[in-house]
Amino acid sequence: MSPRFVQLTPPGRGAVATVLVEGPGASRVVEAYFRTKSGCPLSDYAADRIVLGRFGPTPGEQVVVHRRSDESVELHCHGGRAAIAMIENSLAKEGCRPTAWRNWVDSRHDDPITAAAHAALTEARTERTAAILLNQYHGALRRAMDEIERSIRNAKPQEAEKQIRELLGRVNVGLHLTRPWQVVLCGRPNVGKSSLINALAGYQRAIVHPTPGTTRDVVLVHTAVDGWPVELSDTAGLHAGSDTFHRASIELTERKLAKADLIVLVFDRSTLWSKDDYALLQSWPGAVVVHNKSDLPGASGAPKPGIATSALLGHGIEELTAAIADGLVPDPPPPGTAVPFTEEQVEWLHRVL
Ligand SMILES: Nc1nc2c(ncn2[C@@H]2O[C@H](COP(=O)(O)OP(=O)(O)O)[C@@H](O)[C@H]2O)c(=O)[nH]1
Ligand SMILES: [Mg+2]
Repeated sequence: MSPRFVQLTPPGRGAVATVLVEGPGASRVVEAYFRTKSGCPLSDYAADRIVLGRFGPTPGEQVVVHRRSDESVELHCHGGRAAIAMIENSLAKEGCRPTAWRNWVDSRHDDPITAAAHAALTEARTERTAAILLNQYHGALRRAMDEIERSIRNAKPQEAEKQIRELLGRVNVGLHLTRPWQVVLCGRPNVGKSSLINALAGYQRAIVHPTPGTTRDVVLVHTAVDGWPVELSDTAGLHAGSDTFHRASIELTERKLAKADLIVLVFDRSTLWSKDDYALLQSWPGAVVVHNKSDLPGASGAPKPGIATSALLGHGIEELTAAIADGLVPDPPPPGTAVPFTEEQVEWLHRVL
């Protein structure tokens, strides 16, 4: 069988790309195009030596070769598409088979769960999510699935059901390990939504403007809240009962709010409440409520429940962060527990249930 090659680094431009050539005769195939800097043939070098040289027709691409064994050779080249394409075309001419990265991952693991965890790990954005995926990579979910099968074989359907429901209870976390939660800040223009997004993300990103209604187009900010990957965005309030907003923009807001994993309703503590504000509060009872501009004197009226913040001074941001994290993941999985993390796994659990 001819060797295969696979690009181990993500597609697209990067500083350095790595192409792995694997299988019987891998080293020989690479030698056909690779000239070491020293002039000695690659096979003269001991395995695991790092060798600098050029690959392909003169002058050739500068590459660093890591021959792990005769059957496994890594080529580290410049990350531009042309460099990678030249190397891959040369390998293909020598009869090497191109292999998609995901297929390569799948072929390396006997257990599809391990393979899926391997692939998912490359998409984890935080240490917290990576740690959970790493537990699944090391067998947490496989052991839980095996236990379910054992319960069924031993004619203990109630036990199996309990085990399945426990796993399904962690699906919310599991499916977000590679896909960030959507958190939408909603409120009237000028209440400080963009300022709060900046304060939550810890850097200036959203456009903050002293003129009401500046944020029309949505700015997405990627950040982590308590180790959970989150996409923050904002939207204007609904202004129920008013016709100052076009129908279309109201629909857009409604769609956005309905899709959100968590809504943060933002009010300006220094201005009087309107009936729109009360309507908003009633429409989204599960939302986290924030009274911003706590550094300014409060408007008259009874204090309302919620978190007081000052995006300007950074007050209350920690409390808000904690409330968002708690709203998204009220019951974080303890370390080492099994967590289903792909749609296929969830489907399997539902089917068995
Ligand atoms: N005093 C004070 N001003 C704030 C606070 N948060 C935002 N602002 C100001 O309010 C104005 C509107 O803020 P912005 O974040 O653009 O509001 P948005 O329209 O809801 O996105 C800007 O001039 C901000 O500097 C706050 O906590 N305290
Ligand atoms: Mg704004």
